[in-house]
Amino acid sequence: MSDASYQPPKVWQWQAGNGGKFANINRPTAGATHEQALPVGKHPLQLYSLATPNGVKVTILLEELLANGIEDAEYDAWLINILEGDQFSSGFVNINPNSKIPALVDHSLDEPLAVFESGAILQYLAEKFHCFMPETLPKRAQCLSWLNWQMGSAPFLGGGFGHFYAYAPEKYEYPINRYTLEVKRQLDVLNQHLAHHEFMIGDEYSIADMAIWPWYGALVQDNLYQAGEFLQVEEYQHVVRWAQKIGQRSAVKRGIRVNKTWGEESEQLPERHSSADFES
Ligand SMILES: N[C@@H](CCC(=O)N[C@@H](CS)C(=O)NCC(=O)O)C(=O)O
Repeated sequence: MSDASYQPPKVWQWQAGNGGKFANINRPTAGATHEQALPVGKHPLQLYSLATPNGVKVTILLEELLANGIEDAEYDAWLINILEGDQFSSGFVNINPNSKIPALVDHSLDEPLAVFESGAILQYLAEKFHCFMPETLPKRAQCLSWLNWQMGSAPFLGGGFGHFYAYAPEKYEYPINRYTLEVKRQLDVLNQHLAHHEFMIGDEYSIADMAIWPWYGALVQDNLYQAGEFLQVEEYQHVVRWAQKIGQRSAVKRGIRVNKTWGEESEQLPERHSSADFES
């Protein structure tokens, strides 16, 4: 595998089990692997997710909306265990043909509406409830710029740096160097911006912060890939200040527990069906 003389063959062949930590679930085809309907709870919003950085973006927003008194944002959050292949059930593939969490179904419309891609879900909910995304065109454009910056950048952090630094079965210098360079550049983009802005779009906390915080906020607080020292994250002091401030919000503290099945037992909440679940 680490053969420096490797030459790609004319036609790539899939070798099952060559995906490192995710070997059991990675395959080169799309679609359902088994028949299984999704559960549906009593609230209009049904979320199917897991407490990864992409998952908690949505639960943070839902908890923030509820904290703002928007009762129609009540939701059921069902666990999709991606290491067990739940994302390939027929029910999940029906609402997200890309088989990745998070996915949301809104049952409050005439026809149930499925929304997938975390950025699209954040924008949908912010627009639906007129909250956490500015309504004026210039500010709204800034918010969507940073939201989409996150959607475009995080695969370099997760799929690139995180995969090769933390998950790959062997450590390879070339990809680790390649992605470390890019992740440190991204952190510097954020650091320079946050040196002059309280939140991503100024003094207004928005879905741009909720999208970026679970990835880059976790990274600078050494909660992602145990890479804090390697990346010298304390150098990005404005990102650290911003990350700490957002991490103190009670809605954020609730949001990161939803669909969590690892870590301290008191932090886990595999399913969420009401705000009372946080007390149990
Ligand atoms: N661009 C997507 C990425 C979602 C994503 O990568 N989800 C991961 C967990 S963080 C997943 O479901 N992986 C399962 C798989 O790859 O089979 C989004 O932001 O919603």
